Amino acid sequence: MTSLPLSEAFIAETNARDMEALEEDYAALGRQLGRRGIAIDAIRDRVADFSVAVPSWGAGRGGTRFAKFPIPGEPTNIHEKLEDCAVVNQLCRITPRVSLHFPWDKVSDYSGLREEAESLGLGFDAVNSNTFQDQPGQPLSYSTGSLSATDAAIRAQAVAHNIECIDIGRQLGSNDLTVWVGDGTNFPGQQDLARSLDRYIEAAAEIYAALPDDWRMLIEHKMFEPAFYSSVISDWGSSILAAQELGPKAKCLVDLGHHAPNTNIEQIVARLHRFGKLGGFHFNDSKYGDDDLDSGSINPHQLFLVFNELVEAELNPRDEFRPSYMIDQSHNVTDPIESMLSSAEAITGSFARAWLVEREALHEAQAANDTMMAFQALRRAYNIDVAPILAKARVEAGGAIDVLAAYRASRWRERKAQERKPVGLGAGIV
Ligand code: PSV
Ligand code: MN
Repeated sequence: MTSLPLSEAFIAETNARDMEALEEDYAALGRQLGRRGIAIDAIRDRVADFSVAVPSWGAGRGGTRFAKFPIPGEPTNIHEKLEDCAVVNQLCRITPRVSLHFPWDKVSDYSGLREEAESLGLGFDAVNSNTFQDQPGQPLSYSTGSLSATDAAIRAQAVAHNIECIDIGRQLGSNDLTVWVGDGTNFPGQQDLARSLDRYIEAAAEIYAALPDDWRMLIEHKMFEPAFYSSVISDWGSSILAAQELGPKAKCLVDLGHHAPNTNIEQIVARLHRFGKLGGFHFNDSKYGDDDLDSGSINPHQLFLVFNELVEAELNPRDEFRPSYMIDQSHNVTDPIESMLSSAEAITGSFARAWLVEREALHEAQAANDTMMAFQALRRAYNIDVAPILAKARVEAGGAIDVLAAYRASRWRERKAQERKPVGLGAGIV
């Protein structure tokens, strides 16, 4: 039985006032696209099939290493986080899965948690391990590394934690394990750069061996932070080499914020797909060196170009094309529900625009070396306001036309501020 946090009648009521305008805008856009030979309903259907997972840790206010500024009514445990994720999904209808992080989201009864999520209309996405922090009572510290640590006992502890995550994930119905380690160095000479990668791959192989048949291990690279001189899996090169050595179930996960500024991420996407190693994405945006800003808030064009490569990949499947999509952001100054709603909209908008590219015209221009027309094929699609398509797909799935207006009208956060216990101060998350 489902017990959704917002009533269907409330969503329908908030939609009523905007419905006529939406129908008009959708019809006008349909005529405009029709002149280019694009059927708007086919794009709407693709949008309706699209989904992106939300991270449990994104439901609370994040912070920097300097401070965290909680808001009244934010969730303080996994149950409240699931409730907030259900609100997001009810309004936008494209975030039906939540990605959990362990041990942050540890509970004593995982089948109970799965039922609880189901009753909120949610399922579970990849499980994420955490060997980048020490936990209370943990026998050995990760201060000198985890899967690449020089001490075999530390590596064994990190491997055991990942295997425990797989076990939890099986109970939750997940089938991907995302592994990001904070291992690296802050000083030249601190560790042997080649041997630390050897140790990482050897330990990762033990985790890989414990994967069920239909599971994948998603390897997430990050250029820097928390280590600032070198990271053991610093870039897509280290990631794909490790994934190739581990085997077919190991794939690479691209977190958009984990690269040097100005890196051509869309080309990385094309490369990983070319070798059958594109496993998934963590969406966010970045201006300098962070991985925390809201998707599409800084460089929406890059997001569009990434999706353009994903469409090319889907049309030319190599090995398999099953990328897992997740939002991975730190909501430091906004209501996390609003950031997830706005980000889901930006991500889906880029997806829709990428499907609006007139592929034949693009490929013809590329083959003829007509640079300007090839660029214009992308530009024409990027310039289209796809909001009516997204809203139409949402409404037909029971969501809200204007997600933010509906959320504010629900007074969800104010109501939760009366019920939930206040969050403590402290620093943020990685
Ligand atoms: C690391 O910065 C990261 O992107 C990884 O995905 C972590 O699991 C996540 O952020 C949460 O801190
Ligand atoms: Mn990430």
